[in-house]
Amino acid sequence: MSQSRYKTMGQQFGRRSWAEPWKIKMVEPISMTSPKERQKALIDAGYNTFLLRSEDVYIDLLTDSGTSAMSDRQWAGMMLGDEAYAGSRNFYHLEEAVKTYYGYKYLVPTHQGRGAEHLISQALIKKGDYIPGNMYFTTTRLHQEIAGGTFIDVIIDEAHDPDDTHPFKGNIDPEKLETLIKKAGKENIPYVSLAGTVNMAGGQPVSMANLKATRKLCNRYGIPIYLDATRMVENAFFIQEREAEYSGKSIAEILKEFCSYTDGAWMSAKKDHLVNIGGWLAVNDNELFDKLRNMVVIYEGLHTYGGMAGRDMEAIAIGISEAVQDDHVRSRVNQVRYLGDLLSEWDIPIVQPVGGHAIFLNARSIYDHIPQDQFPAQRLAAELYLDSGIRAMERGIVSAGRDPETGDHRYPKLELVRLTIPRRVYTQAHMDVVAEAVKAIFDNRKQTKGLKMVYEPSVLRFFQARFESIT
Ligand code: PLI
Repeated sequence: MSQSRYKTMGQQFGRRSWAEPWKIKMVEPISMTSPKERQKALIDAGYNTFLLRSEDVYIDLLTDSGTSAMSDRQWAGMMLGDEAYAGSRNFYHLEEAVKTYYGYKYLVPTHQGRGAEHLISQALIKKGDYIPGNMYFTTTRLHQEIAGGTFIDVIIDEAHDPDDTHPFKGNIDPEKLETLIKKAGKENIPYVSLAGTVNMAGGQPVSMANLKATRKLCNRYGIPIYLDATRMVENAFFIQEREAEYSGKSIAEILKEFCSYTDGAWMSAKKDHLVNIGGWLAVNDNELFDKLRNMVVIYEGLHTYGGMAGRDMEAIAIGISEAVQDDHVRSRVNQVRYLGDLLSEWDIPIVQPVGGHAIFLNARSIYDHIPQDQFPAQRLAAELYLDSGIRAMERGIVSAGRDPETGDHRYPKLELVRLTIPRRVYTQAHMDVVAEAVKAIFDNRKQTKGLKMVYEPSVLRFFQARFESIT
């Protein structure tokens, strides 16, 4: 039986009551390689799925970042790119869309999410500061550290337990937050770093009630809240589904209300906004905006393009209005759940409840005979590729990196492999193939050995580290 607490609409009503609100107009051929070709490709890539060539991949679930299918309207918008150096018409469309759907006053465009993370971290963090947040994200934490800060995890304990079915595992623990504020002093906490759906916890949402309580607490100490809005549309879906007073509200209404309790947000448009590149930072504080607008011209580009082409800004502006449609979000999350339900029915351990953008395989449990410093999740992702050309991503000890003070591995409780579903790209049949491949690996799990790391970059090591098999 499925362990998933939240059933698909089809299961709830005894029939399949949802389908994608689009049809396919253009296709991109993909093909399967031979086992021998995959073996060679994997060794050449040092057992790191980031180092595989895309043409050697059959079903690409590495990430949902920049991998969405754009709509015909977005492609039409690309043809209306105003590629002026300054004052592009598309920038104003983007600014209008962010104001309309997110409600922030001032917009700074950036080339992608980490460009925005860089700017906000440099603008707000001073050496020795502490930045509380609901679990780390790789690039976010790194920019906070580069700016001289230390990230402190104040997410609820349930988030670190893959089997706990708490409906809002992205919530902040108010006690942990207040303890930190009292210990560190409010003057050393520049902001709370809040992510809408927590990527590293399995795409888990934050409730509106938790944000309101966090806001109240922060108001008492005069601490602002900045939101990582990258997958906030998916978070709004979970609020609609799980918080009774929001069941009658639209995704767009919930999104705007959620943002209204925060002071600003940064965005990787490559996710929710259904585009291949782009990002932004939006704030309400005029003085901060002035600072950011001065910084963006140094690091990203002029304040009316921030590293993006005019056509990219147009595609984002249109993507924002598509992303907040209820039927779009419902079909997106339900496709992820469809895969999760298949795996759960075979008792394959995955993070519960299924989140918004991906299925997270519990590698620690699947390979319980492989010690964490032999990289069980890295191995699992490699095995999946070897079996069937499916590309996934490690989200465990390799992604967690080393403690900057001690130089030791960080040992996260969650040792996961992420099967990330790009938006509007794959069909249900692809999900069936993926589920069968995972089952084959699972059935063969006892034979599998760990890996050793033979090359380790000093930052964000998961992107480029190389491994060899332990024999
Ligand atoms: O990849 P960027 O630079 O556009 O965005 C960085 C980024 C910020 N926040 C969150 C929650 C992310 O998930 C994120 C990027 N995520 C990637 C690339 C992913 O595969 O999940």
